[in-house]
Amino acid sequence: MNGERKQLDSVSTVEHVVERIRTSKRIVVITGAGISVSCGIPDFRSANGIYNTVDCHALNIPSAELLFDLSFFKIDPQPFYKFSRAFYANRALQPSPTHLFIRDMESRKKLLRNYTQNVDGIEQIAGIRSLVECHGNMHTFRCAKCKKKGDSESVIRRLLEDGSVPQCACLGSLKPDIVFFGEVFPSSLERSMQRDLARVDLVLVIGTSLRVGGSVLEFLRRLPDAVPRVLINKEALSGSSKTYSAGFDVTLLGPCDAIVRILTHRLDWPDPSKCLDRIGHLRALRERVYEVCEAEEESRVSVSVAAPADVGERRTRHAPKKRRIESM
Ligand code: CNA
Repeated sequence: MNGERKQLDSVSTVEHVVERIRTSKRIVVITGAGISVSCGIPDFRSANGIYNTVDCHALNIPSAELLFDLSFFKIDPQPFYKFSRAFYANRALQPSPTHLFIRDMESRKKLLRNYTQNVDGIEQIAGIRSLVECHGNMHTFRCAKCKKKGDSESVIRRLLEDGSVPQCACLGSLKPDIVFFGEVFPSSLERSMQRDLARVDLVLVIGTSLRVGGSVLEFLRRLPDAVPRVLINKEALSGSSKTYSAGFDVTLLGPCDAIVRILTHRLDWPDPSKCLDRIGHLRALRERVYEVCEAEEESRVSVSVAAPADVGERRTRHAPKKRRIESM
């Protein structure tokens, strides 16, 4: 992100954000694991996230980060599959209100692209079409050795039956088509970013710590200064990504489903939960989501514009040069 960029005075309040969403026609939404937390999928770095809760001892790994490390997977794919079995066993994945908000933007012809770092495939379930899955998808498989495609249905069935590591005919291990740490991003990502950087008129970044280098950070770094950018996240950016805070014109802090609900209300768009009904999702899920959000709505949503503590760091230029995925 360009640390020397001056924040836009014209985009500094929630009302400005609402107005920009109302008038923009080529919005890029960058999403991360936070938007799937209310779907029951933990993120990486929150207190309840994978890195803090995984039982490394039971999986026989020295650290949780190694679960998604290519070199480690090539040596021993068993921990990855042991860990991800629960994900594959969940056949009832449903979009969150935030996924549905993005889909609603698309149906209103406002969405240029959703760049997601998520690998759960829920954007596709929600019906978002202008989608780039920057880190791939858990639902298709390829041999880590000969690269031949595996048959997803039988791989998942066998994995659930006996927990064994799926193998290719060449005896290599099948690996889901997600970009592990140490892997290179697909070249189609760069082509898409180049096209979109020349057209985008608003950027919404939702539910990400911005700590995974490469793909979406690269997009933000190359974004023209005039394009407004808004961060919606449960917590303020911290650690190595704290310096990016001042790069956003507006930051909305709180659970993204609650914030999206406020935005849609002010936009006079239907509540995203109504979209859940429209595509036949569970009423129970909707109630669970909003029970949490309603309680937190007023107290947790705050707007931070150029917090003084961040301003000093605004000059720091962060330019991740590597095209490999890396954890920071
Ligand atoms: P991360 O580093 O775990 O950060 C998640 C961010 O989301 C944190 O800043 C949280 O504060 C925030 N957050 C958590 N809950 C909410 C909420 N309800 N509303 C708003 N914000 C919330 O994950 P990133 O996405 O930044 O990192 C990218 C990694 C995570 C990619 O490589 C993914 O493949 C990987 N990942 C994906 C999934 C998934 O597909 N659902 C799950 C876990 C990890």
